[in-house]
Amino acid sequence: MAPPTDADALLTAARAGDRGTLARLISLVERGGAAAHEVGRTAHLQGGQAYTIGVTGAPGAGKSTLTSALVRHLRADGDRVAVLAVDPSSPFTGGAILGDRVRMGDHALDEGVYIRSMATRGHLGGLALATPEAVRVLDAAGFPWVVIETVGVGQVEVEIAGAADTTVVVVNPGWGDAVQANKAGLMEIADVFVINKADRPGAAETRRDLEGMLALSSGAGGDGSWRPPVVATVAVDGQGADDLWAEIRRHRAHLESSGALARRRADRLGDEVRRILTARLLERATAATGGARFADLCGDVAARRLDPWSAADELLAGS
Ligand SMILES: Nc1nc2c(ncn2[C@@H]2O[C@H](COP(=O)(O)OP(=O)(O)OP(=O)(O)O)[C@@H](O)[C@H]2O)c(=O)[nH]1
Ligand SMILES: [Mg+2]
Repeated sequence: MAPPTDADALLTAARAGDRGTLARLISLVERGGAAAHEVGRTAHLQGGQAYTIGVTGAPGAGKSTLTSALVRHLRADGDRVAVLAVDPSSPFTGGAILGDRVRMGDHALDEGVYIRSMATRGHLGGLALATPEAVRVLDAAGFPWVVIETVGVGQVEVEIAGAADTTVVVVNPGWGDAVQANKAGLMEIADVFVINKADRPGAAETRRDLEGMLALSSGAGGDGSWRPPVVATVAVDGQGADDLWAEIRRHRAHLESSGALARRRADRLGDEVRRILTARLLERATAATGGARFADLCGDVAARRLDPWSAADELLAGS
């Protein structure tokens, strides 16, 4: 057996409930670089048990309030849960994160709940690379459930939410909200829809819009075997949270019994390897020949002295 590494010792401490160490591990993977890779390597081999739930939707849709209600259900079942609030806009702590702390405040003293905000902070691959690494750490630290909250604007955030085992898309009543969600690409990633703030007028119309759009699409997963349900909630007073929880569990059971869960996870890991490989190749091709060589060749391509394929071949050959 390989001798224990630093990452090993840190993950063992995190698994034993040391929150300071857990926070440190996530900061490490957020920063990227060699230490982050070491943690990722060790955590990957120890994990594979956590079930991830993505919660996404427009700013202010009620994602954090709803997440807090979900956490309450999980805790009632006795399960430990981690929440990652992904905030792409804030370099460190913005108002939104502060808001999340307050809204999830009911769980602040609960040892079985771990809440963490993620920001870009200049990580090389940004949130797209840092978030799966943080999930990996939480998985290895023994959390059976990880909820990932992202604002559903921008390709990266939609991608992050869509990479969960079950993705919950939150919309609000009101003209055009469902149409906006569709435009943002949320329709394809939704496994469960929530119409939150159902105490406001227009919930029935929004449901009709969503169901109309769903009838036209094949739904997440694309094989047509799962039709995303639409749940109405009033997150502020917990109304509908049981229905949402029941649908998430039903979706999980569907993925497990059909074999789709293992397939989805394998596909996701394949994508990750591809992303890393692409980044590495680009790094190597540009580093070995120097940034100037890259710029020169691009100049030749722009001047039509060279075609893009040959330029790429030359860079790879020199790497
Ligand atoms: N009327 C009503 N208000 C709600 C409901 N759910 C949440 N809110 C309110 O909507 C506001 C936004 O809620 P959050 O849970 O912070 O929403 P969010 O989607 O996490 O917001 P960001 O993370 O900032 O994008 C808060 O003032 C909540 O109290 C609801 O069901 N009904
Ligand atoms: Mg929030």
